[in-house]
Amino acid sequence: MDEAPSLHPEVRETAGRIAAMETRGAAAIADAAAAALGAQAETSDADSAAAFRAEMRAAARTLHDTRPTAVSLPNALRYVLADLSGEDVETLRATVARRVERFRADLEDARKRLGRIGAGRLRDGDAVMTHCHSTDVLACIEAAVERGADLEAVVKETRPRNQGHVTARRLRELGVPVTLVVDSAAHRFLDEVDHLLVGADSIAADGSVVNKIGTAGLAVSARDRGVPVAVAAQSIKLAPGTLTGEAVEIERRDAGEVLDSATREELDVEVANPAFDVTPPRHVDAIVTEHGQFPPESVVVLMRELFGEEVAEPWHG
Ligand code: RUB
Repeated sequence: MDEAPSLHPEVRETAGRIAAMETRGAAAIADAAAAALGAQAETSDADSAAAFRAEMRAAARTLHDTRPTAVSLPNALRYVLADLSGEDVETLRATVARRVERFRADLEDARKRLGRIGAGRLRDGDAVMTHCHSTDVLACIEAAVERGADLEAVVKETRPRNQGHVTARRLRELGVPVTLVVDSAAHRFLDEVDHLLVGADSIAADGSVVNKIGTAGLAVSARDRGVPVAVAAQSIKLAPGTLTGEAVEIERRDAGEVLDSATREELDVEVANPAFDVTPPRHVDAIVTEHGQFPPESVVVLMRELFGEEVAEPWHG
């Protein structure tokens, strides 16, 4: 029987950090996964192109199987391993290194371009409500602040992991005044804001937005209050598998994130902890990408252009 390919420690460590949410948020996950593939390629001692390919597939599988919802992760693996046609290890190693470097630089560049586009929605004196922590959302606010806009933010704490605290910290670093509210206060505070601005983990071909649990209800409330709903999402958040009917899997996380086991026993309840939900396109005004803003229903055009119909799965095999 063939031995399992040996994985670089950075692959295992990165996978562990993603699973434990020490590395979290769709863009950061994609960036870390690409870097880990780079480490695998750089130090591989595979003695044939076939062995190198097997190693890269095994590394991709380990990274892929960490969290299921953010499509940026499989999209990163697809991009980095898109060309494994080289006939010797050195050619393949150089190809992977080049693609990792390009992917990571493009990610950073896309975030900045998206930020400049999203900033166009924000006027001086506006207040923005946010949910969870999204680097794409922050890029929009940062670009608006750099342009000289005075903004305020209402930040939802985002139970159970409180990613809102990270958002609050980053916004304060930008000098934006922040009011932190509990999640259930959102409806009440929507009266005081001009925008709801959220990120995305995956965007389906019909324009549905998969993002942190609570986004869908928040978008409905925002619609009810006449507050425009914008989603800041680089194109690596587009889920190409949904073009052919694949569904985005919603991650279910441990009950311990919601309640400690003693309280759970005392209350005698089951705890459900889905990490994400799906906002239908009719509740979204605009998806802001590095290629411009799109009504959610037309994002499929961009998806086809960028990904085509062929969706590789280099973590299989
Ligand atoms: C994070 C989350 C973020 C998106 C977008 O969820 O839902 O809104 O990932 O983030 P979690 P970014 O904390 O469970 O990973 O814009 O940084 O890619």
